Amino acid sequence: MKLRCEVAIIGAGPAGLLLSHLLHLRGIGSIVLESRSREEVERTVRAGVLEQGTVDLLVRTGVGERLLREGSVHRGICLRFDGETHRIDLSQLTGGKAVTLYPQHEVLKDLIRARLSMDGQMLFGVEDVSIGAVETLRPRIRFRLGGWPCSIDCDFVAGCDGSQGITRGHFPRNALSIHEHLYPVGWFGVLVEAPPSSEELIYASHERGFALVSTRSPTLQRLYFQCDPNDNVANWPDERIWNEFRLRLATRDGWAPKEGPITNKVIVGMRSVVTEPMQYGRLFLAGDSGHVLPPTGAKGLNLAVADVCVLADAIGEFYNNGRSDMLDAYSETVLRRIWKATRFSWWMTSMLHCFPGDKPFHRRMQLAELEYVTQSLSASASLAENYVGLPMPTRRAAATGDPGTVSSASDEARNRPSYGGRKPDEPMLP
Ligand code: FAS
Ligand code: PHB
Repeated sequence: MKLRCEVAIIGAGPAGLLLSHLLHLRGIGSIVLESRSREEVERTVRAGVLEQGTVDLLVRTGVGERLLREGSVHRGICLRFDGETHRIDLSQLTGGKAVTLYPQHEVLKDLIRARLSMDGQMLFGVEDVSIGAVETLRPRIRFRLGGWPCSIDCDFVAGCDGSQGITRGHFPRNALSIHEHLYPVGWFGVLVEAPPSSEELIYASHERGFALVSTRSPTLQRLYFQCDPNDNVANWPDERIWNEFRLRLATRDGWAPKEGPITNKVIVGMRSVVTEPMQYGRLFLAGDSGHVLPPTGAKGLNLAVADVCVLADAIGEFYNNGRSDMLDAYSETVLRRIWKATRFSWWMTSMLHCFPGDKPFHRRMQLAELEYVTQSLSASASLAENYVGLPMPTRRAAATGDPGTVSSASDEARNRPSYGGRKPDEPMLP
């Protein structure tokens, strides 16, 4: 089967599906190739925290109706240490911004439903994907579907295949720098059938290690505690898990988590990885294929969204206004925001986790930092500003490479382009 399209997208995670959606809104065709089945993609338990900018984008582009109905808006988070809980008022510190708790796989379901309703092309269960001729104006993707050899001739390739994907491997070795920092700790994540233990997320720093109380719905909770990354879930019967949460989350006034059946256990490693550059010829990386962050800052999904926002804009300007300057500046533009999110996630991880070999001095430093962050207006405002999400790069920043002033919704509205004769579909472009 020989196919042709403007943009071939590898990977049906948040990056790939949202890019296909945003391109469609600009009248640009794409084909999404995914190695797993639709069912597998739609039941992947991953992220849960959506930044303000991510929510605004999904709502403005017509895929946010269920998110608004079923997601829960959190206007604050709590930091817990020394048996005390300290609330960071995100909305008060950021002029009204907030985060929304809505599971990543529900976002994927909404995007897949939207693509199908707009006749989007998504091929699930593909195998042996390979990329060729990205240095030319006509890259070719080869893959197998149902055992049949297939190919796509396209103008651009978007590598949205995550941290274990193949696209990054198609950059010449000498054209790539990979900045990696491994953390000697992991996260033990559980899904629990129980009511929420708290109205807002609790990030706890304790001598026994970090713990996090998050949520998925009024009946399903998501909790994490810091563990040895090489440990095995089989070593952790439910009672041992609950005992660890009770100890690490304990407060002077006897707070305790609401317990229930644990339905899912997973151990994830922690690392920060940034790939430079994020483009080579007509091949562009977006999302975890170009960067991986420890989940402490809840940035992974949101950074994938910011990447494809810039990429869709740049590809839109190429087709709609014959401009390639924004494509040429793609890597530089997204890397500016990626490094800031990488710094924030590294800082949150360093402040909240205990690391092997830490001396009592380190613990004192962490406690002093936590006290400073929770008592200083400017320090808590800095945390809040990063947590709700730094502004998306403006079109001017993407065009000129000069970050200049940060964007605001009105900026983006004012900068919204006319379409050069292509009839865009409703709803509005981001
Ligand atoms: P993804 O990995 O989501 O998607 C890539 C897709 O490409 C996958 O469907 C894969 O099957 C497919 N693929 C791979 N190789 C392929 C090939 N050769 N051919 C075709 N398809 C291929 N982020 C947050 O913002 N907030 C959080 O709360 C948060 N919590 C997290 C908790 C955990 C336990 C983990 C592991 C991550 C968490 N993250 C969080 C980060 C996470 O959400 C990622 O950043 C996000 O999934 C990145 O999206 P994509 O870049 O689209 O990659
Ligand atoms: C989650 O709900 O999965 C979650 C929340 C906050 C984080 C990381 C993960 O920082």
